[in-house]
Amino acid sequence: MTATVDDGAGVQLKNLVDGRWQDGRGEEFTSTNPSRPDSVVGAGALAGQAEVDEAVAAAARALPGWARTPHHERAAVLVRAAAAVEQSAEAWGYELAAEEGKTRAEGVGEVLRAAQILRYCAGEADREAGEMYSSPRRGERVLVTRRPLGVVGVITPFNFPIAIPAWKIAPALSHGNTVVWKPASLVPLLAMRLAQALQEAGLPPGVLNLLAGDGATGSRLVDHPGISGITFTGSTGVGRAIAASCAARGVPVQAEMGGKNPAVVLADADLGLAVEQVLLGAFRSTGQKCTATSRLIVEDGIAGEFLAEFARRTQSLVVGDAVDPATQMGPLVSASARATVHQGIEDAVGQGATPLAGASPYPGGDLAAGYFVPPTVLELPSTDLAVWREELFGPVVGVVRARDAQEAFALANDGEYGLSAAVFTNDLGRALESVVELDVGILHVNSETAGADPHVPFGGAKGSGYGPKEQGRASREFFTHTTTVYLRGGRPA
Ligand code: UN1
Repeated sequence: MTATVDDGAGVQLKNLVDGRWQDGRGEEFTSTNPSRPDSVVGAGALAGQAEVDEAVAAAARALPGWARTPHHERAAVLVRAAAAVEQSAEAWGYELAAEEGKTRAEGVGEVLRAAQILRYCAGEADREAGEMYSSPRRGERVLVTRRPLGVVGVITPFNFPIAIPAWKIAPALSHGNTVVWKPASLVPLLAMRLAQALQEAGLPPGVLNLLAGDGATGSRLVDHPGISGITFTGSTGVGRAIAASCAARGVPVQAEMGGKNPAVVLADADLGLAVEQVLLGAFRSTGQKCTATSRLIVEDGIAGEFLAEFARRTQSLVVGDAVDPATQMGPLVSASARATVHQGIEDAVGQGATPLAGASPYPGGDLAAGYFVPPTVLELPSTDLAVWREELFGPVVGVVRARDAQEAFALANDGEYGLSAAVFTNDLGRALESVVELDVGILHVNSETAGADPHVPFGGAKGSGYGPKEQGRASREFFTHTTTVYLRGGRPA
Protein backbone atom coordinates (compact mmCIF):
# COMPACT_ATOMS: atom_id res chain seq x y z
CA MET A 1 0.00 0.00 0.00
CA THR A 2 1.19 3.49 -0.79
CA ALA A 3 2.18 5.54 2.25
CA THR A 4 0.20 8.68 3.01
CA VAL A 5 0.95 11.84 4.94
CA ASP A 6 -1.17 10.53 7.82
CA ASP A 7 0.53 7.13 8.27
CA GLY A 8 2.97 8.40 10.81
CA ALA A 9 6.15 7.33 8.99
CA GLY A 10 5.53 9.71 6.08
CA VAL A 11 5.82 9.33 2.33
CA GLN A 12 9.20 8.08 1.13
CA LEU A 13 11.05 10.88 -0.67
CA LYS A 14 13.29 10.36 -3.69
CA ASN A 15 15.43 12.51 -5.95
CA LEU A 16 15.14 12.55 -9.73
CA VAL A 17 18.46 12.43 -11.56
CA ASP A 18 18.81 11.64 -15.24
CA GLY A 19 15.30 10.20 -15.40
CA ARG A 20 15.79 7.85 -12.43
CA TRP A 21 14.15 8.14 -9.02
CA GLN A 22 16.81 7.43 -6.44
CA ASP A 23 17.52 7.80 -2.75
CA GLY A 24 19.62 10.79 -1.72
CA ARG A 25 23.17 9.95 -0.65
CA GLY A 26 23.43 12.76 1.93
CA GLU A 27 21.96 13.24 5.38
CA GLU A 28 18.60 11.71 6.23
CA PHE A 29 15.76 14.13 6.85
CA THR A 30 12.04 14.33 7.44
CA SER A 31 9.40 16.93 6.78
CA THR A 32 6.81 17.26 9.51
CA ASN A 33 3.31 18.66 9.78
CA PRO A 34 3.46 22.19 11.28
CA SER A 35 -0.07 21.83 12.67
CA ARG A 36 1.00 18.64 14.52
CA PRO A 37 4.81 18.66 14.61
CA ASP A 38 5.14 15.07 15.84
CA SER A 39 3.55 13.83 12.63
CA VAL A 40 6.00 13.03 9.80
CA VAL A 41 4.85 13.96 6.27
CA GLY A 42 7.84 12.83 4.22
CA ALA A 43 11.11 11.04 4.92
CA GLY A 44 14.20 10.60 2.79
CA ALA A 45 17.79 11.70 2.39
CA LEU A 46 19.22 14.94 1.06
CA ALA A 47 21.23 14.92 -2.12
CA GLY A 48 24.97 14.78 -1.50
CA GLN A 49 27.40 17.10 -3.23
CA ALA A 50 28.23 14.53 -5.91
CA GLU A 51 24.56 14.30 -6.89
CA VAL A 52 24.57 18.01 -7.76
CA ASP A 53 27.37 17.28 -10.24
CA GLU A 54 25.50 14.27 -11.60
CA ALA A 55 22.27 16.22 -12.02
CA VAL A 56 24.01 19.13 -13.78
CA ALA A 57 25.83 16.70 -16.05
CA ALA A 58 22.54 14.92 -16.88
CA ALA A 59 20.85 18.26 -17.63
CA ALA A 60 23.76 19.26 -19.88
CA ARG A 61 23.55 15.97 -21.81
CA ALA A 62 19.78 16.39 -22.23
CA LEU A 63 20.02 20.02 -23.36
CA PRO A 64 20.76 19.71 -27.09
CA GLY A 65 17.95 17.21 -27.64
CA TRP A 66 15.39 19.16 -25.65
CA ALA A 67 16.38 22.51 -27.15
CA ARG A 68 15.84 21.03 -30.63
CA THR A 69 12.56 19.34 -29.73
CA PRO A 70 9.80 21.19 -31.61
CA HIS A 71 7.97 23.71 -29.47
CA HIS A 72 4.73 21.85 -30.03
CA GLU A 73 6.13 18.67 -28.51
CA ARG A 74 7.47 20.55 -25.51
CA ALA A 75 4.06 22.14 -25.11
CA ALA A 76 2.35 18.75 -25.29
CA VAL A 77 4.36 17.51 -22.28
CA LEU A 78 3.28 20.54 -20.25
CA VAL A 79 -0.37 20.08 -21.25
CA ARG A 80 -0.32 16.42 -20.16
CA ALA A 81 1.36 17.37 -16.87
CA ALA A 82 -1.28 20.07 -16.31
CA ALA A 83 -4.06 17.50 -16.62
CA ALA A 84 -2.36 15.18 -14.11
CA VAL A 85 -1.76 18.03 -11.66
CA GLU A 86 -5.37 19.16 -11.98
CA GLN A 87 -6.68 15.66 -11.35
CA SER A 88 -4.60 15.44 -8.19
CA ALA A 89 -5.70 18.82 -6.84
CA GLU A 90 -7.73 17.49 -3.91
CA ALA A 91 -5.14 14.91 -2.83
CA TRP A 92 -2.10 17.14 -3.26
CA GLY A 93 -3.92 20.16 -1.78
CA TYR A 94 -4.40 18.07 1.36
CA GLU A 95 -0.74 17.06 1.36
CA LEU A 96 0.29 20.66 0.80
CA ALA A 97 -1.74 21.81 3.81
CA ALA A 98 -0.22 19.01 5.90
CA GLU A 99 3.33 19.80 4.79
CA GLU A 100 3.34 23.60 4.61
CA GLY A 101 0.50 24.72 6.89
CA LYS A 102 -1.64 26.86 4.60
CA THR A 103 -5.31 25.92 4.68
CA ARG A 104 -6.57 23.01 2.66
CA ALA A 105 -8.66 25.29 0.40
CA GLU A 106 -5.55 27.37 -0.30
CA GLY A 107 -3.58 24.17 -0.89
CA VAL A 108 -6.09 22.90 -3.45
CA GLY A 109 -6.17 26.38 -5.01
CA GLU A 110 -2.41 26.40 -5.29
CA VAL A 111 -2.29 23.01 -7.02
CA LEU A 112 -4.93 24.19 -9.51
CA ARG A 113 -2.90 27.32 -10.06
CA ALA A 114 0.13 25.18 -10.90
CA ALA A 115 -1.96 23.38 -13.54
CA GLN A 116 -3.06 26.73 -14.96
CA ILE A 117 0.57 27.91 -15.15
CA LEU A 118 1.65 24.72 -16.94
CA ARG A 119 -1.11 25.27 -19.51
CA TYR A 120 -0.24 28.92 -19.98
CA CYS A 121 3.41 28.06 -20.60
CA ALA A 122 2.42 25.34 -23.04
CA GLY A 123 0.47 27.98 -24.96
CA GLU A 124 3.46 30.29 -24.91
CA ALA A 125 5.64 27.54 -26.37
CA ASP A 126 3.11 27.15 -29.17
CA ARG A 127 3.20 30.87 -29.84
CA GLU A 128 6.99 31.18 -29.87
CA ALA A 129 8.00 33.50 -32.71
CA GLY A 130 10.97 35.57 -33.80
CA GLU A 131 10.98 39.05 -35.29
CA MET A 132 12.04 40.22 -38.70
CA TYR A 133 13.45 43.72 -39.23
CA SER A 134 14.33 45.62 -42.35
CA SER A 135 17.96 46.50 -42.97
CA PRO A 136 19.72 49.69 -44.01
CA ARG A 137 21.62 47.54 -46.55
CA ARG A 138 20.12 46.34 -49.80
CA GLY A 139 19.29 42.68 -50.10
CA GLU A 140 19.36 42.11 -46.35
CA ARG A 141 16.82 41.39 -43.64
CA VAL A 142 17.51 41.08 -39.93
CA LEU A 143 15.96 38.20 -37.99
CA VAL A 144 15.87 38.13 -34.21
CA THR A 145 15.39 34.63 -32.89
CA ARG A 146 15.63 33.14 -29.42
CA ARG A 147 17.74 30.39 -27.96
CA PRO A 148 17.39 28.71 -24.57
CA LEU A 149 19.64 29.91 -21.79
CA GLY A 150 20.91 26.37 -21.14
CA VAL A 151 20.99 24.40 -17.88
CA VAL A 152 18.97 26.44 -15.39
CA GLY A 153 19.27 26.07 -11.61
CA VAL A 154 15.89 26.53 -9.93
CA ILE A 155 15.79 27.32 -6.21
CA THR A 156 12.32 27.59 -4.70
CA PRO A 157 10.90 28.57 -1.29
CA PHE A 158 8.65 26.70 1.13
CA ASN A 159 5.64 28.99 0.94
CA PHE A 160 4.31 28.04 -2.50
CA PRO A 161 5.58 24.46 -2.78
CA ILE A 162 4.04 23.83 -6.20
CA ALA A 163 2.94 27.14 -7.79
CA ILE A 164 6.31 28.92 -7.63
CA PRO A 165 8.18 25.84 -8.93
CA ALA A 166 5.62 25.59 -11.74
CA TRP A 167 6.08 29.21 -12.73
CA LYS A 168 9.85 28.78 -12.91
CA ILE A 169 10.12 25.27 -14.32
CA ALA A 170 7.33 25.48 -16.91
CA PRO A 171 8.75 28.51 -18.77
CA ALA A 172 12.26 27.07 -18.45
CA LEU A 173 11.11 23.87 -20.14
CA SER A 174 8.81 25.48 -22.69
CA HIS A 175 11.69 27.67 -23.89
CA GLY A 176 13.94 24.62 -24.33
CA ASN A 177 16.09 24.75 -21.20
CA THR A 178 16.90 21.83 -18.94
CA VAL A 179 16.60 22.14 -15.18
CA VAL A 180 18.21 21.18 -11.90
CA TRP A 181 15.74 22.03 -9.16
CA LYS A 182 16.39 22.36 -5.44
CA PRO A 183 13.18 23.06 -3.52
CA ALA A 184 13.09 24.22 0.10
CA SER A 185 13.81 21.27 2.36
CA LEU A 186 10.63 21.98 4.36
CA VAL A 187 8.38 20.98 1.43
CA PRO A 188 10.00 18.03 -0.38
CA LEU A 189 6.78 16.06 -0.89
CA LEU A 190 4.99 18.57 -3.10
CA ALA A 191 8.20 19.00 -5.08
CA MET A 192 8.28 15.27 -5.74
CA ARG A 193 4.63 15.35 -6.81
CA LEU A 194 5.26 18.06 -9.44
CA ALA A 195 8.41 16.40 -10.74
CA GLN A 196 6.54 13.08 -11.01
CA ALA A 197 3.74 14.71 -13.01
CA LEU A 198 6.20 16.28 -15.44
CA GLN A 199 8.26 13.13 -15.74
CA GLU A 200 5.23 10.93 -16.37
CA ALA A 201 3.97 13.43 -18.95
CA GLY A 202 6.95 12.47 -21.10
CA LEU A 203 10.03 14.54 -20.27
CA PRO A 204 13.14 12.80 -21.60
CA PRO A 205 15.71 11.75 -18.95
CA GLY A 206 17.81 14.60 -17.57
CA VAL A 207 15.51 17.43 -18.74
CA LEU A 208 14.24 17.92 -15.19
CA ASN A 209 16.30 16.86 -12.19
CA LEU A 210 15.09 17.23 -8.62
CA LEU A 211 17.41 17.31 -5.62
CA ALA A 212 16.25 17.52 -2.03
CA GLY A 213 18.81 19.71 -0.36
CA ASP A 214 19.73 22.42 2.08
CA GLY A 215 21.64 25.70 1.80
CA ALA A 216 24.87 23.88 0.98
CA THR A 217 23.18 22.09 -1.92
CA GLY A 218 21.86 25.44 -3.14
CA SER A 219 25.34 27.00 -2.98
CA ARG A 220 26.84 24.09 -4.85
CA LEU A 221 24.25 24.56 -7.57
CA VAL A 222 24.69 28.34 -7.73
CA ASP A 223 28.48 28.03 -7.97
CA HIS A 224 28.43 25.14 -10.43
CA PRO A 225 30.32 25.91 -13.65
CA GLY A 226 27.79 23.88 -15.65
CA ILE A 227 24.87 26.18 -14.77
CA SER A 228 23.83 28.86 -17.29
CA GLY A 229 21.38 30.75 -15.08
CA ILE A 230 19.75 30.74 -11.66
CA THR A 231 16.14 31.53 -10.89
CA PHE A 232 15.54 32.01 -7.18
CA THR A 233 12.71 33.02 -4.88
CA GLY A 234 13.46 33.68 -1.21
CA SER A 235 14.89 36.27 1.11
CA THR A 236 16.59 39.43 -0.09
CA GLY A 237 19.80 38.49 1.74
CA VAL A 238 20.14 35.12 0.04
CA GLY A 239 18.98 36.52 -3.32
CA ARG A 240 21.64 39.21 -3.27
CA ALA A 241 24.35 36.73 -2.30
CA ILE A 242 23.32 34.51 -5.22
CA ALA A 243 23.24 37.52 -7.56
CA ALA A 244 26.73 38.56 -6.45
CA SER A 245 28.17 35.10 -6.90
CA CYS A 246 26.57 34.68 -10.33
CA ALA A 247 27.54 38.19 -11.46
CA ALA A 248 31.17 37.40 -10.72
CA ARG A 249 30.96 34.60 -13.30
CA GLY A 250 28.66 36.42 -15.72
CA VAL A 251 25.75 34.06 -15.04
CA PRO A 252 22.27 35.64 -15.28
CA VAL A 253 20.01 35.62 -12.24
CA GLN A 254 16.31 36.08 -11.76
CA ALA A 255 15.74 36.74 -8.07
CA GLU A 256 12.35 37.32 -6.53
CA MET A 257 12.92 38.44 -2.97
CA GLY A 258 11.32 40.00 0.08
CA GLY A 259 8.43 42.35 0.52
CA LYS A 260 6.98 44.66 3.15
CA ASN A 261 3.80 45.38 1.32
CA PRO A 262 1.52 48.25 2.33
CA ALA A 263 -2.24 48.47 2.07
CA VAL A 264 -3.35 52.10 1.93
CA VAL A 265 -6.93 52.75 2.98
CA LEU A 266 -8.03 56.25 1.95
CA ALA A 267 -10.96 58.06 3.54
CA ASP A 268 -13.23 57.66 0.50
CA ALA A 269 -12.75 53.87 0.27
CA ASP A 270 -15.45 51.24 0.55
CA LEU A 271 -14.49 50.26 4.08
CA GLY A 272 -16.28 46.90 4.06
CA LEU A 273 -14.39 45.86 0.95
CA ALA A 274 -11.12 47.18 2.35
CA VAL A 275 -11.52 45.19 5.60
CA GLU A 276 -12.20 41.97 3.67
CA GLN A 277 -9.29 42.44 1.33
CA VAL A 278 -6.73 43.50 3.93
CA LEU A 279 -7.70 40.46 6.01
CA LEU A 280 -6.99 38.19 3.03
CA GLY A 281 -3.76 39.95 2.18
CA ALA A 282 -2.46 39.85 5.73
CA PHE A 283 -3.54 36.45 6.99
CA ARG A 284 -3.97 34.03 4.11
CA SER A 285 -1.08 31.57 4.09
CA THR A 286 -0.51 32.80 7.67
CA GLY A 287 1.17 35.88 6.22
CA GLN A 288 3.91 33.73 4.70
CA LYS A 289 3.90 35.30 1.25
CA CYS A 290 6.36 37.77 -0.14
CA THR A 291 3.23 39.59 -1.34
CA ALA A 292 1.44 39.53 2.03
CA THR A 293 0.17 42.78 3.55
CA SER A 294 2.36 43.59 6.53
CA ARG A 295 1.94 47.37 6.63
CA LEU A 296 -1.38 49.15 6.88
CA ILE A 297 -1.68 52.88 6.29
CA VAL A 298 -5.05 54.36 7.16
CA GLU A 299 -6.20 57.91 6.45
CA ASP A 300 -7.04 59.74 9.68
CA GLY A 301 -10.69 60.49 8.94
CA ILE A 302 -11.76 56.83 8.89
CA ALA A 303 -8.96 55.25 10.94
CA GLY A 304 -10.98 54.69 14.11
CA GLU A 305 -13.92 53.09 12.33
CA PHE A 306 -11.77 50.99 9.98
CA LEU A 307 -9.37 49.72 12.63
CA ALA A 308 -12.14 48.75 15.06
CA GLU A 309 -13.77 46.56 12.42
CA PHE A 310 -10.47 45.20 11.10
CA ALA A 311 -9.36 44.23 14.64
CA ARG A 312 -12.73 42.61 15.35
CA ARG A 313 -12.57 40.53 12.19
CA THR A 314 -8.94 39.59 12.84
CA GLN A 315 -9.82 38.30 16.30
CA SER A 316 -12.65 36.19 14.95
CA LEU A 317 -10.52 34.32 12.38
CA VAL A 318 -10.66 30.57 13.01
CA VAL A 319 -7.10 29.40 13.63
CA GLY A 320 -6.47 25.66 13.59
CA ASP A 321 -5.15 22.52 11.93
CA ALA A 322 -4.51 23.37 8.29
CA VAL A 323 -6.32 20.32 6.92
CA ASP A 324 -9.52 21.01 8.90
CA PRO A 325 -12.01 22.55 6.43
CA ALA A 326 -13.25 24.98 9.11
CA THR A 327 -9.80 26.53 9.54
CA GLN A 328 -9.27 30.04 8.19
CA MET A 329 -5.61 30.38 9.21
CA GLY A 330 -3.12 27.57 9.77
CA PRO A 331 0.26 27.50 11.53
CA LEU A 332 3.61 28.93 10.52
CA VAL A 333 5.87 26.50 8.73
CA SER A 334 8.40 25.74 11.47
CA ALA A 335 9.36 26.22 15.09
CA SER A 336 12.04 28.71 14.12
CA ALA A 337 9.54 30.74 12.05
CA ARG A 338 7.25 30.84 15.06
CA ALA A 339 10.08 31.94 17.37
CA THR A 340 11.07 34.73 14.96
CA VAL A 341 7.52 36.03 14.69
CA HIS A 342 6.92 35.87 18.45
CA GLN A 343 10.16 37.77 18.99
CA GLY A 344 9.21 40.38 16.39
CA ILE A 345 5.88 41.01 18.11
CA GLU A 346 7.49 41.15 21.55
CA ASP A 347 10.13 43.65 20.37
CA ALA A 348 7.47 45.86 18.78
CA VAL A 349 5.31 45.87 21.90
CA GLY A 350 8.44 46.60 23.97
CA GLN A 351 9.03 49.66 21.78
CA GLY A 352 5.54 51.03 22.30
CA ALA A 353 3.37 49.25 19.73
CA THR A 354 -0.25 48.84 20.83
CA PRO A 355 -1.83 45.44 20.08
CA LEU A 356 -5.27 45.86 18.46
CA ALA A 357 -5.57 42.08 17.95
CA GLY A 358 -3.55 38.97 18.77
CA ALA A 359 0.05 39.47 19.95
CA SER A 360 0.16 37.06 22.94
CA PRO A 361 1.44 33.55 22.20
CA TYR A 362 -1.13 30.75 22.59
CA PRO A 363 -0.85 29.59 26.20
CA GLY A 364 -1.46 25.84 25.72
CA GLY A 365 -3.36 23.10 23.96
CA ASP A 366 -3.15 22.15 20.28
CA LEU A 367 -2.35 25.67 19.12
CA ALA A 368 0.68 25.91 21.41
CA ALA A 369 1.80 22.43 20.35
CA GLY A 370 1.67 23.36 16.66
CA TYR A 371 3.53 26.32 15.18
CA PHE A 372 0.59 28.69 15.59
CA VAL A 373 0.79 32.44 16.13
CA PRO A 374 -2.39 34.49 16.59
CA PRO A 375 -3.25 36.90 13.78
CA THR A 376 -1.85 40.16 15.08
CA VAL A 377 -2.49 43.85 14.45
CA LEU A 378 -0.15 46.38 16.07
CA GLU A 379 -0.63 50.13 15.99
CA LEU A 380 2.85 51.65 15.83
CA PRO A 381 4.19 54.76 17.57
CA SER A 382 6.65 55.41 14.74
CA THR A 383 7.93 53.99 11.49
CA ASP A 384 11.36 53.31 13.00
CA LEU A 385 10.31 49.94 14.39
CA ALA A 386 11.67 46.77 12.81
CA VAL A 387 8.12 45.45 12.47
CA TRP A 388 7.49 48.29 10.00
CA ARG A 389 10.76 47.89 8.08
CA GLU A 390 11.79 44.24 8.11
CA GLU A 391 10.05 41.26 6.60
CA LEU A 392 8.73 39.10 9.45
CA PHE A 393 6.95 36.53 7.26
CA GLY A 394 4.03 35.90 9.57
CA PRO A 395 0.49 37.03 10.39
CA VAL A 396 1.47 40.44 11.72
CA VAL A 397 0.33 43.84 10.45
CA GLY A 398 1.83 47.14 11.60
CA VAL A 399 -0.53 50.12 11.39
CA VAL A 400 0.18 53.83 11.06
CA ARG A 401 -2.20 56.68 10.35
CA ALA A 402 -1.74 59.27 7.61
CA ARG A 403 -3.10 62.83 7.36
CA ASP A 404 -3.94 62.57 3.68
CA ALA A 405 -3.31 60.57 0.50
CA GLN A 406 0.02 62.29 -0.15
CA GLU A 407 1.37 61.33 3.26
CA ALA A 408 -0.05 57.82 2.87
CA PHE A 409 1.79 57.30 -0.44
CA ALA A 410 5.03 58.65 1.06
CA LEU A 411 4.70 56.17 3.95
CA ALA A 412 4.01 53.36 1.51
CA ASN A 413 7.24 54.16 -0.37
CA ASP A 414 9.27 54.38 2.82
CA GLY A 415 11.50 51.32 3.05
CA GLU A 416 13.84 49.08 1.13
CA TYR A 417 11.22 46.85 -0.52
CA GLY A 418 8.93 47.47 -3.48
CA LEU A 419 7.08 44.30 -4.34
CA SER A 420 3.36 45.01 -4.13
CA ALA A 421 0.94 47.56 -2.67
CA ALA A 422 -2.81 47.91 -2.38
CA VAL A 423 -4.71 51.19 -2.49
CA PHE A 424 -8.34 51.36 -1.44
CA THR A 425 -10.18 54.33 -2.90
CA ASN A 426 -13.27 55.12 -4.97
CA ASP A 427 -11.64 58.18 -6.47
CA LEU A 428 -10.21 57.44 -9.90
CA GLY A 429 -7.89 60.42 -9.69
CA ARG A 430 -6.32 59.15 -6.50
CA ALA A 431 -6.06 55.63 -7.90
CA LEU A 432 -4.18 56.98 -10.91
CA GLU A 433 -2.02 59.13 -8.66
CA SER A 434 -1.02 55.99 -6.73
CA VAL A 435 0.11 54.37 -10.00
CA VAL A 436 2.53 57.25 -10.52
CA GLU A 437 3.58 57.65 -6.89
CA LEU A 438 4.15 54.11 -5.66
CA ASP A 439 7.50 52.49 -6.39
CA VAL A 440 6.31 48.87 -6.61
CA GLY A 441 6.27 46.08 -9.15
CA ILE A 442 2.63 45.18 -8.50
CA LEU A 443 -0.17 47.55 -7.56
CA HIS A 444 -3.69 46.51 -6.59
CA VAL A 445 -6.45 49.09 -6.66
CA ASN A 446 -9.25 47.89 -4.35
CA SER A 447 -7.87 44.37 -3.94
CA GLU A 448 -5.39 42.68 -1.62
CA THR A 449 -1.61 42.90 -2.06
CA ALA A 450 -1.10 39.19 -2.83
CA GLY A 451 -1.87 37.32 -6.01
CA ALA A 452 -0.19 36.74 -9.34
CA ASP A 453 -1.77 35.78 -12.65
CA PRO A 454 0.26 33.58 -14.99
CA HIS A 455 0.01 35.86 -18.05
CA VAL A 456 1.32 39.11 -16.58
CA PRO A 457 4.73 40.12 -15.18
CA PHE A 458 5.43 39.32 -11.55
CA GLY A 459 8.25 40.91 -9.56
CA GLY A 460 9.22 43.91 -7.51
CA ALA A 461 11.15 47.14 -7.40
CA LYS A 462 13.99 48.11 -5.02
CA GLY A 463 15.08 45.28 -2.68
CA SER A 464 12.27 43.00 -3.83
CA GLY A 465 13.59 41.90 -7.17
CA TYR A 466 16.71 41.52 -9.26
CA GLY A 467 16.90 40.56 -12.91
CA PRO A 468 14.09 39.95 -15.39
CA LYS A 469 10.58 39.52 -14.03
CA GLU A 470 8.71 36.25 -13.79
CA GLN A 471 5.55 34.98 -15.47
CA GLY A 472 3.82 36.01 -18.66
CA ARG A 473 5.84 37.07 -21.66
CA ALA A 474 8.30 38.71 -19.24
CA SER A 475 9.74 35.35 -18.23
CA ARG A 476 11.05 34.89 -21.78
CA GLU A 477 13.61 37.62 -21.09
CA PHE A 478 15.25 35.42 -18.52
CA PHE A 479 14.82 31.95 -20.00
CA THR A 480 16.04 32.82 -23.49
CA HIS A 481 18.61 35.01 -25.14
CA THR A 482 18.32 36.49 -28.58
CA THR A 483 20.42 35.84 -31.65
CA THR A 484 20.33 38.65 -34.18
CA VAL A 485 20.75 37.17 -37.62
CA TYR A 486 21.76 39.42 -40.53
CA LEU A 487 20.39 37.58 -43.54
CA ARG A 488 21.79 38.64 -46.86
CA GLY A 489 20.78 36.78 -49.96
CA GLY A 490 19.64 37.20 -53.49
CA ARG A 491 21.30 39.74 -55.73
CA PRO A 492 24.35 41.46 -54.17
CA ALA A 493 23.83 45.07 -53.21
C1 UN1 B 1 0.92 35.30 -4.61
O1 UN1 B 1 0.86 36.39 -4.06
O2 UN1 B 1 -0.11 34.64 -4.83
O3 UN1 B 1 7.07 33.96 -2.42
C2 UN1 B 1 2.20 34.72 -5.03
C3 UN1 B 1 6.04 34.59 -2.63
C4 UN1 B 1 5.81 35.15 -4.00
C5 UN1 B 1 4.61 34.59 -4.65
C6 UN1 B 1 3.36 35.25 -4.26
N1 UN1 B 1 6.95 34.85 -4.82
O4 UN1 B 1 5.24 34.72 -1.74
